[in-house]
Amino acid sequence: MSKPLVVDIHTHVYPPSYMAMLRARKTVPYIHDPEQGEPRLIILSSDDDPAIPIDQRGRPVDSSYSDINVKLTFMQQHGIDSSVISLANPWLDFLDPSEAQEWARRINDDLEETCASVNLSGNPDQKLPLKGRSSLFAFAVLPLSAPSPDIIVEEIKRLRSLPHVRGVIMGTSGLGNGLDDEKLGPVWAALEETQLLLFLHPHYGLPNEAFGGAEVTARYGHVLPLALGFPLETTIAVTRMLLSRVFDKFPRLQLLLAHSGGTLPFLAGRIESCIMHERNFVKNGGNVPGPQRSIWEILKTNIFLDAVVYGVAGLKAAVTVGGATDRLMFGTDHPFFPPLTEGEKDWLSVTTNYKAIEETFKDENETVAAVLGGNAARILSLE
Ligand code: 5CU
Repeated sequence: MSKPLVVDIHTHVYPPSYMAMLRARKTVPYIHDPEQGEPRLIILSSDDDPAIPIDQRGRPVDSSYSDINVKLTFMQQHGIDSSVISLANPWLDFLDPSEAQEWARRINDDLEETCASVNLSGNPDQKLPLKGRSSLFAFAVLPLSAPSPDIIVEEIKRLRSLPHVRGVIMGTSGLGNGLDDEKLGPVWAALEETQLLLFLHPHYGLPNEAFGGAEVTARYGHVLPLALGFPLETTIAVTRMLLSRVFDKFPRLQLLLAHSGGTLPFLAGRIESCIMHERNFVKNGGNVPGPQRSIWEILKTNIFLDAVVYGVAGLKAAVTVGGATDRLMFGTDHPFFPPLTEGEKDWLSVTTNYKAIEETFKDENETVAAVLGGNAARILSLE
């Protein structure tokens, strides 16, 4: 079998302007950049524990976070033909309302320009045969802290003029009150109308208390917040959307869930069962409207999942709830989870995902090809 097209739909950047903004800050998110010693990226609230010396907080940050040439080299080293780049967390969530619109425009224009310059170099007739050369597309960012949802809607509509943008990335806080907030209605409507894919990604995790307190969380570094906090955050956010009837009101909304949906595929049956037994819902005699469409239908029509789950059991759950293998897409989470040993070329985080896909779909070459890139090329119209 010839090498299939490989598309990475979960890969992040912090453009240089964003890095400079983080360097100028002293509260989360920020970059501690001392004159001597290595810079540290401190983005998670659990990173900013005053009990941890500042030069050990967060993680080291190097050019892989911001230099697009480093990403292109990473792509070549890992057989990736095309990447859909997105701003990494915490996006623009923390910005003062007065700055949000300008920053969203700046970052989105910057992403567009980066994609255009990479795609056009070496391809003068502007056709984009994905195979055999690196190409880039983007998920844009939204000015969620802007003073009015109208500004967010305006940016969504402006994205139509950026040819490499294929969707938007968003965290779980929405306008500050979660994704079941009624005020998000115009945003869902604009995403539905433009058919831009919403890449839903965690950042806030769970409070340290869920893991036994700050001391326990800090002892194990990023394991508890990333392995458990992130996936549960995503699961809770989508479940709140479902419960508040977002998918009933906006049935054509299209979501891509990070990390194979957190724990949603595994918990879908339990969520649906609890809904069926909830007395608060109108259909069970209560006064809260409650969702009409079933979680199973939503998983098959509104939700796509990435394959960033590092194991066969997770991938099997993801394709089972999707009803087919055509809703699952390869990703790397680059530049997060780099090798711990300097100079190592193969990223364990990437090879683990490749192996899990091959093992899950053993002897199913067409499915492997679909998950690695065919699905993304079709869903995101990359060719
Ligand atoms: O390692 C991490 O903290 C992260 C993160 O913050 N965002 C992400 O996409 N992956 C891993």
